[in-house]
Amino acid sequence: MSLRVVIYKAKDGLRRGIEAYFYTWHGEKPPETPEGLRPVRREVHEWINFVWWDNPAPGVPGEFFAVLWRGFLYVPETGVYRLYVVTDDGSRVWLDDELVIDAWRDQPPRTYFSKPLSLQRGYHRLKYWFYNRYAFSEAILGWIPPGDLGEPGVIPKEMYRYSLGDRVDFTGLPEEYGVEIIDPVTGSAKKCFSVGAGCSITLPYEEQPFYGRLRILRRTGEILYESRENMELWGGDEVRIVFGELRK
Ligand SMILES: [Ca+2]
Repeated sequence: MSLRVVIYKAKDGLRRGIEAYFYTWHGEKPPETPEGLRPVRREVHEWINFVWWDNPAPGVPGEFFAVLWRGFLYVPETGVYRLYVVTDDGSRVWLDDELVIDAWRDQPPRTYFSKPLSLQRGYHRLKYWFYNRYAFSEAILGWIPPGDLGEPGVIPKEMYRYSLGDRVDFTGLPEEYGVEIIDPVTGSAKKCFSVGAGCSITLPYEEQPFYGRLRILRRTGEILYESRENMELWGGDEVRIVFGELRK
């Protein structure tokens, strides 16, 4: 007898759009980062293409507010891109944790370009931190795609994704079984053992998407199964594991 394992996503944590967290601030200097601040509102936006004459969202004043957009940018083709913002007042944009646009000052609508960025096809972590002081505000994120991919312009809606959380749930796991995920690039591994019908592995935004191997093991460390292909995991995924026995 050998173990037959079927693994599939019962729930996909990856969704269309980008998360927007709204903040308020006071004083002379706008907050350099959202760390330590509590958002007053969360929304999911289709894209980043906003002109606000007054308040940007219900319950958020039109002056002295800030927005963190957080999600993933889908790059359809490997190549050299430039990002740009049109911003009033300040903007900072990070792609894969690298600050690519820094336009952090009070200003009427102005356009700022990133340096040329060599990007692989696929998903890239995107964070856009924006503040406004006095009313009228504008925040637009655009790009200049490579070659014949299209015209420079606002990044289209279909390129944005966000994930539903910061953990992956594995279900269908018997009590003494565990799951381990291994990043083939860094070699780092994380695991959890079932307490009932499953277990969860924490996957913070900064570690998404995860591409790697999945192992099923016993508490003793015995490996029962290892995936041949890399799996793509997102926060909010539910991965269901179905066991069967093949008689030979
Ligand atoms: Ca303004």
